[in-house]
Amino acid sequence: MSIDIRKIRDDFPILHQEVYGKPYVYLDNAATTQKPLAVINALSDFYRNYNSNVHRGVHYLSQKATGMFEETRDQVKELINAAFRQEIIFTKGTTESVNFIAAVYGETFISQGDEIITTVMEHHSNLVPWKLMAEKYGAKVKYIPFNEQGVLDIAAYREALNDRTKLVAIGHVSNALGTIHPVKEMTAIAHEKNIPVMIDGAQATPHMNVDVRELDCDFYCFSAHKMYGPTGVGVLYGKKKWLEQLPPYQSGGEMIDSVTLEGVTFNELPYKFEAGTPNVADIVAYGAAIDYMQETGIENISRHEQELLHYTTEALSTIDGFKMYGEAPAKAGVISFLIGDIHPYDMGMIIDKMGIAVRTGHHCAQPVMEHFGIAGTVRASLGMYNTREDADHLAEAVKKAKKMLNSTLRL
Ligand code: C6P
Repeated sequence: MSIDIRKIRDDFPILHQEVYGKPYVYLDNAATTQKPLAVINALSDFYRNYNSNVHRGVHYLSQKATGMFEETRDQVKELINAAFRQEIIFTKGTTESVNFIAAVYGETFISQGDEIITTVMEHHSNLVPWKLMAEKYGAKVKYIPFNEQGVLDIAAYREALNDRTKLVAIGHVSNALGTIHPVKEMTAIAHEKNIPVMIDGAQATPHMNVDVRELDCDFYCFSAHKMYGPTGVGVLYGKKKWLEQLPPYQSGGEMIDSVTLEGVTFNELPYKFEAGTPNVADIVAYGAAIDYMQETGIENISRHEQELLHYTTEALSTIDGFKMYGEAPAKAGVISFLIGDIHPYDMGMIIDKMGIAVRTGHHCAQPVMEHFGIAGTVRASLGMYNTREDADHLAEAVKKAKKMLNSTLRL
């Protein structure tokens, strides 16, 4: 089954505006996706009709809000095929989910001389927390390199694992290059040595079916706002056996079972890890985003984006001086590129005036840029509502910008 792109585009009001008098072409989906009416309406409906705190009130609306909030947890559990709803913890985003693990896993399991394995291709959110955690406990972070295509060196990964390795923290899909890493195979390799694996799935869950039981990963992190849902909501999936061993990340209301002045006992999973009033309305609206993705069909979204990835890459390849960064055989809808020696900011700013939204710079993945010896790239990233016309507009705008910039440089 293919997706009905016209219907999908009708569901996203923001796509129908003009910017600088030009039709809006949104190609910055890896930064955040736009929201369908179903999500916008769910958010407004919650505040109009159900707003209440959760898990705290016997009154009607509190019960109702709690039910809606917990329903999203069940949806997330089904979405990623977790074994138990207690394994789904709401955070404010991938960044918080990774920091959470770095804090509580570090405190519990990391000491002087231990090693954490990550890769050179990580987003800063899956790199800086490990660096800081390692510094705090006298541990060391090892970085798996990648080749010119943007493919991780699995032999180096195998070699890096040893008796001192306490955790592997890898991305599922690179935000800078689009590479889809073989995380299932990498998890199995780590598990041969009983090393747990945390996966940063921020760029995977918007584009493909993710099955945490099939991957057999120990932790998996992602953000709602990259999945057509609201900002300020993230998920930390953790295998129950780990979550039971870890201490709370934050303390306060909701995460306790009982408090006396002498001592505190903690609430059961997942509430032990959800201190304070959660982002109830956005979590409820995230449920609408999951419904929307599932009704469209995640496989249909993948197929559509893959087809568009090839089309867009070909359209850009016809431009003189086009160089793409990230040519892995398995890629999600990200095209990172430069045109000759044109600075990515100059390109981004000029095509913005033509109505095209892309991201420029290092994409919070500076070691990736360092690997290639560049300051940054122009990045076009695809979502379910993008079309071949969007790709044509992009290629046309890049050609025009190149012409303008080259003639300015010659002056
Ligand atoms: N990448 C991008 O333009 P948050 O901001 O917490 O929702 O997600 C952080 C994050 C973690 N891992 C990966 C692989 C990511 O791509 C991101 C966010 C955006 O590429 C914004 S910097």
